[in-house]
This record gives sequence, structure tokens and C-alpha cells, in this order.
Amino acid sequence: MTTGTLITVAPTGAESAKAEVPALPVTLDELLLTAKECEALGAAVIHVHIRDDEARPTLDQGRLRETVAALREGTDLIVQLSTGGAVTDPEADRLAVLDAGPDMASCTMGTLNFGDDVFLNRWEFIVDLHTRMQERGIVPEYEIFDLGHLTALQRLLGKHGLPHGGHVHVDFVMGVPGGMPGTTATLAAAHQALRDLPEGTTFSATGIGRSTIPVLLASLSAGGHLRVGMEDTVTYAKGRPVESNMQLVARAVGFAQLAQRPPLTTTEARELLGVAPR
Ligand code: KMH
Ligand code: ZN
Repeated sequence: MTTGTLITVAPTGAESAKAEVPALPVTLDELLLTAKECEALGAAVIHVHIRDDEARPTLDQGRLRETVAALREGTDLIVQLSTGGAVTDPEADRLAVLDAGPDMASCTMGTLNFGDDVFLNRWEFIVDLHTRMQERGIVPEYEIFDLGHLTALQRLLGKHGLPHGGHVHVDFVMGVPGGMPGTTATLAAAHQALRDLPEGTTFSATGIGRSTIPVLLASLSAGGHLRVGMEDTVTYAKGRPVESNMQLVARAVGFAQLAQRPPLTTTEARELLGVAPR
């Protein structure tokens, strides 16, 4: 049954520089304001990367804890921390992200070329992330950058069991140079491949850069959910930089309403994803 639309905002990421994208939220105050405004517009989940005082990506444990606490205090959003971090982050720091106690965390299902870099996700590291999240009651979002990552997920669940909460939710991250392209045909193939995963598995999708709108439309039409934000998209339209994450969330909400699949509330999103109520 097609339900409303889960909208995740990914406001910051690790790839864009504040100097080049001044609207990027990099301080805790900027992140919190963005979170509150995106929640008011219809976002239910926030996918969080944090920055240091020089606006560089960091996985500093104190900052992560402070960020989780501030988002919980100031919003009802489901707080999803990135364990992907930046391509330069060591595995130990990425695993330690879970110590900050988020509601959810990302878990990328394989290694891929990432532009000129390599985003390393060894099998043992994926297993560590998955099993630690099971032990700690953190709900994973499995990040799928390529179709083979779905096969890896099938293997992971077969060997190590369902995630905490029992529900499987994946996010198709499309259009990364080195990953699957952000096209309707590829989204349809990825959607088809979900039949090999547990019944009831849900998906979101996000398209990097100019694949943003095709992926958004394809996901809505296939019964999927949406991730939007400046982690993935810094150009709103040809020649027009994104002004804020709110602009991207507002556009996603508009498309979801047109599709007669209005945004899920945070309570509905918790039910869908198997995240415990606050
Ligand atoms: N920044 C990328 C290297 C995630 O957040 O889990 C990884 C990424 C995926 O963004
Ligand atoms: Zn991310």
C-alpha cells in the first residue's frame, strides 16, 4: 500500500566547502535553525554530518553528542547520524559515531569510487556497524550507491538478522560519479531488486546534482520516499544556487502533495521505520 511520503533532509554532508556554498549550515546554531524550519515544512528525519570550528567535516564525539542532544531538545525529528563521514575518516571514528546514541545511523553497503576518491566500506566493517546497531537499539538506514549493494544487504540480513525494530529501510543515493546513475530506469531496477529483501522493505531516494528532480519524480511514482538537502544538491535550477535547505524541502513537499502522498509526520515516520517513540 502506498502511504504518505517520508521526507529526510540531509542539510550539510561532508563534501561542500562553506567558502564555496555560504548557505551550507555548518555551526550547531545553523543546523538547529535549519532542522526546525525543515521540520515545520514537512521533514521527519534529519541525516546529520557535522563540521568543526573551521567548517571542516569532523566526527568529534563531544560535538556529535551535543548535536544529538540539541536536535532532540529543539525538534521532534528522527536524528540519523552519518557513519559515512568523509572519505578520509578512519573506520574506528566512523564506528564510534554510534556512541553518540542517535535514533538512526547510516550504513553504506559497499565500497565505491567516489569522484576522484574511494569510499571504503569493507564487509567486516559493515557487519560491525550492523551488529553494534542491533545491540544498541539504533535503527539503520542502509545506503545503496550501486545495485550490488542490495545483494550485499541481502547477505548481511541473511547472516546477521534483521535490524533493530525489525523494519528494513534503504536509501538509494544515485548519481555519485562511481555509483549508479540517477535515472528512472536505474531507480526502477533498484526498486525491482527490493523483492529479494524482506517483505515491507521501504526505500528513499536522492539524486546528486542534476539528477535530483528525475530521481525525486521516479521515487514518488514508484511508491518510494525522498531525501533532499544541500548534502546532495547545491544548484536549485540552471544558474541558480540553492538558497537554503528549506527551499529543497519545500520543493519536495510540493511534489509529494502533487503525487497525493503528503509528508509523513514524525510520529508516522517513527512507526514506519521502527524507531521507538520519544
Ligand atoms: N560523505 C560520503 C563519503 C553517509 O552519510 O553515510 C558518505 C556519505 C554516506 O555521505
Ligand atoms: Zn551523508
